[in-house]
Amino acid sequence: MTAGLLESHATRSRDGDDERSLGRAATRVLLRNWTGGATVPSRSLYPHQWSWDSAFIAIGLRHVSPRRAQRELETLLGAQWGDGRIPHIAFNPAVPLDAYFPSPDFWRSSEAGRGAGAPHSTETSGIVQPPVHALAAWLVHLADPAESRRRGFLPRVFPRLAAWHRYLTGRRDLGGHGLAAVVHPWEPGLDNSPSWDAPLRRVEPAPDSSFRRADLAHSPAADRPTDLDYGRYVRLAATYRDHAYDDGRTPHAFAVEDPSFNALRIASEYALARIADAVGADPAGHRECARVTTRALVERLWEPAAGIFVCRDLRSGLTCPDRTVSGLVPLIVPDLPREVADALLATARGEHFALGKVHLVPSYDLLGPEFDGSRYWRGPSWFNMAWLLHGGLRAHGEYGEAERLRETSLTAAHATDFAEYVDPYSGEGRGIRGFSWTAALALDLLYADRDAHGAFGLRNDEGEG
Ligand code: 9WN
Repeated sequence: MTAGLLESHATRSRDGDDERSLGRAATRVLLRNWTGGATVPSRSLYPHQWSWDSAFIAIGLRHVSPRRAQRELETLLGAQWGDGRIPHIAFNPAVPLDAYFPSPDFWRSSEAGRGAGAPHSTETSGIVQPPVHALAAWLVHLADPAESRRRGFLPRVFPRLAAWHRYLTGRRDLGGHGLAAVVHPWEPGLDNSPSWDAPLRRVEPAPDSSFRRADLAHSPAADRPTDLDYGRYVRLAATYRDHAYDDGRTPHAFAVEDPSFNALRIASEYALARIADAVGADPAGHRECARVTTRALVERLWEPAAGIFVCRDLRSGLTCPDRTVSGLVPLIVPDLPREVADALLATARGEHFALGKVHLVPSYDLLGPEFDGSRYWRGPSWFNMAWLLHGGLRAHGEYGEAERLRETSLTAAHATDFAEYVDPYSGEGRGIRGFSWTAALALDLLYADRDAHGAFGLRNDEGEG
């Protein structure tokens, strides 16, 4: 079924004209979605600033305007809470309330989050997203170190990024084993992943009549989460809000240790060490934290029999049996034990993810009972996951496979007009078009220095990068 599917794309190399036209098209998406201080993921479906989107966007934007990329991250950090959390959405007050749900009047951050230090001047959500930011800040700095130094970029963002990581290592270590927990399916960014089905089952959905979805006005219902999913998302967010977004007090019905969230935290912790070095602070604590978290990741979430990392549900104490792309993301972790990395590579290439045989990397097991090639994080391939896997393959010296993934990602991004996600079998675009991180990461795949050693310029050594 899948073998040979990609041959026509993967073996055709891109010529200079193709690259220029793709680069121009991707840049146009980012320019259209720029709102003056930051970039929206999409003008229609997501008209505010999203946390991990902005990190991915900055990584691409640095090739077009390093200064704008710095600004993207600085704007997001301007919405940071006193307790260190970076909210998953910073709302644009000029956008009508009914343009996106849940809107600021649902989260009521400045009032309900006062005790946790929510900003007075910006309305935000109260949950978080994966910590890609320190990694993004480091890559943005590397794009133009002279301009970065002139603007004092790293010294300004370093304390905020360090506070963000302290929030995750402290208040979010709900299991007490050194991993950060996510308390809402939107937090790991893989919203309706089959991994959340079991933990979500114990959440009483909010009644349909208590909220109005805005997403279905922009995207086909078959590509989106169901109403039942939404009822549960609403219930969890409302409970957190009604406990003042206080992690100590909230009876989190959903509390999960997720592999990609923690792998990104580790990569960002190494980036923080680089940034600390560059600003004259002590990097040792950040490196040590990255090492300790790597050990916890392997001890808590590695499933040797399945050859993949899995989630752990902190309420039941059990790991979740599903194979999802989240479990492959730890390939980006610089000092993963060799046997774990080898098994992970074999899983990526095997029948469950069919790396090199389908389009990009499916978000969920191709053979899993819940696989659906159209529906959001239950099968479709996403460009940020492919970008991370591309980095992970390079980190492990798999340059040929990385190059093929790069090629198919670029082809799919261009052919689908920068779709939000694609069907892994047909390669057809799904969700909305003109999606910012698809465009940004295409720019990065086009222009990043591919001679740099390893992934993301983070080497597994103690030196300066
Ligand atoms: C909820 C913005 C975000 C991404 C997430 C993606 C989707 C939001 C939604 O869009 O989630 O945060 O409304 O579905 O799942 O990863 O950050 O692009």
